[in-house]
Amino acid sequence: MLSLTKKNCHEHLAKLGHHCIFRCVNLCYCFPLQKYLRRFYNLRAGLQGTKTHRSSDAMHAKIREMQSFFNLQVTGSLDANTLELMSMARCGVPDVGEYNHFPRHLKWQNTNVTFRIVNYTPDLKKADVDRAIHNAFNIWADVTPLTFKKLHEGMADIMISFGTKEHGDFNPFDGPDGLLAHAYPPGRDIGGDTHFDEDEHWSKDSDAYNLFLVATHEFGHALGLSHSTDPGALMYPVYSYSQGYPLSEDDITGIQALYGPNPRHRKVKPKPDAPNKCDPMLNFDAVTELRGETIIFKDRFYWRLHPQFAEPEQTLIKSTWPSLPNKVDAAYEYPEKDMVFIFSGIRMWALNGYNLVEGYPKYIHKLGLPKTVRTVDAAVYIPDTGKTLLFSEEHYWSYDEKTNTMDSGFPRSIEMDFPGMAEEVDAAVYQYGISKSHLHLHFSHLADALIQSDLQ
Ligand SMILES: [Ca+2]
Ligand SMILES: [Ca+2]
Ligand SMILES: [Ca+2]
Ligand SMILES: [Zn+2]
Ligand SMILES: [Zn+2]
Repeated sequence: MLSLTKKNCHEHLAKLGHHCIFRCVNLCYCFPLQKYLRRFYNLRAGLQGTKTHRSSDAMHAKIREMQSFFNLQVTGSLDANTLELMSMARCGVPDVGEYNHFPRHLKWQNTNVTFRIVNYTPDLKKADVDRAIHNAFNIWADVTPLTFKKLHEGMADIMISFGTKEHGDFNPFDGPDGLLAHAYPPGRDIGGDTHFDEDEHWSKDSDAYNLFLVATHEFGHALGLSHSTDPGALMYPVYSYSQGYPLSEDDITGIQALYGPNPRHRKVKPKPDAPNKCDPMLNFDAVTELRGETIIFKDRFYWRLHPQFAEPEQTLIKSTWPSLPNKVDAAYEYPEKDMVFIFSGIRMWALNGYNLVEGYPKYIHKLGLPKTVRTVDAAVYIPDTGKTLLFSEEHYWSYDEKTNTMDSGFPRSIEMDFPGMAEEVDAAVYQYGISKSHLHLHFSHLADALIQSDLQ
């Protein structure tokens, strides 16, 4: 029985009822399960091998703790989902337990934190490792007052190294997969130090394990963050590859609770002067659909309107997208590519879902707009024609999304083609079927004008 493979064991477990599950665990999963719970859930040592009620209760309790952390059905027994989760590649820092409870406010006292790359992985070029580490620190520097300085010798706050198995801190790695890396909370000596398992293959893309993503997560620990239960958060303990901006609101809230926002950016805390969403005279900076929701930008804020939400959610632009400017001029969704384009001044950004797409910002003139255009006031994609209309001052242009070119015959006069819209266009949407909120009232006139006009 000791040689049961994982698949066999799954099948074997499935045949057993709850009563027998620990028998099976003892036979084939005892070590990995206890090890997992000890490592990540502070299951006390000494239970291994004993079969008393107390140890079994403690084990059930820890399984429940783990299931609740990962938002699985809390059964206290090893079901298939729980086993599956245990087998996923993850961070070596515990999820809960005294070991993990970084004392409150454990953080760097100085905002100028130093780091040193002690050795390099042979998996990547040295320059790629440097870039991944540099970019990972920048992610945190962007949303905090922290700055990171690289040292080439001596002792830095955050000593970064690659190692295998036992690598000098009695916190061994485990060969390929499983544990990927770990980091220590801020403090002297080993505090802040970050170790990567060299038995992994490190990559700069989606192959194997992406060093930038794992490093950004680990530096979160090195700055004082613990694990998040939010699967969308970078500080979720399980590895998953994603492109674009890695932090979620949860991560930003966490790090800013420790260090505050980035003073180099303009105000990022909501203030009492937040625009009143019920003000009928409120005009918007930009409106777009995003995967079935309506996103409305106004000043430093945006709202999400979803048919299922009773109340629109108001959020700071910077807390979701720190690298976006505080003022958005225009936005539109191109659903065929699942992209949302956001304009501010002469630059544009792209989102895929809530993630920023790499390769942006780009200059709006890349679309074919003349250099004299300094802002796009509004943008709307018309699904029927496959064209995006870009409004700027008294004119508008038509951009063909299929050929990625500007249509000839433009610009045309807004006043001529959209009678009744004499003033500059603030925002434009094509679909606006949200009746729950006052928010759409103002721009619905604009949308009506667009839809009813004979642009086809
Ligand atoms: Ca250190
Ligand atoms: Ca490993
Ligand atoms: Ca390696
Ligand atoms: Zn972690
Ligand atoms: Zn280590």
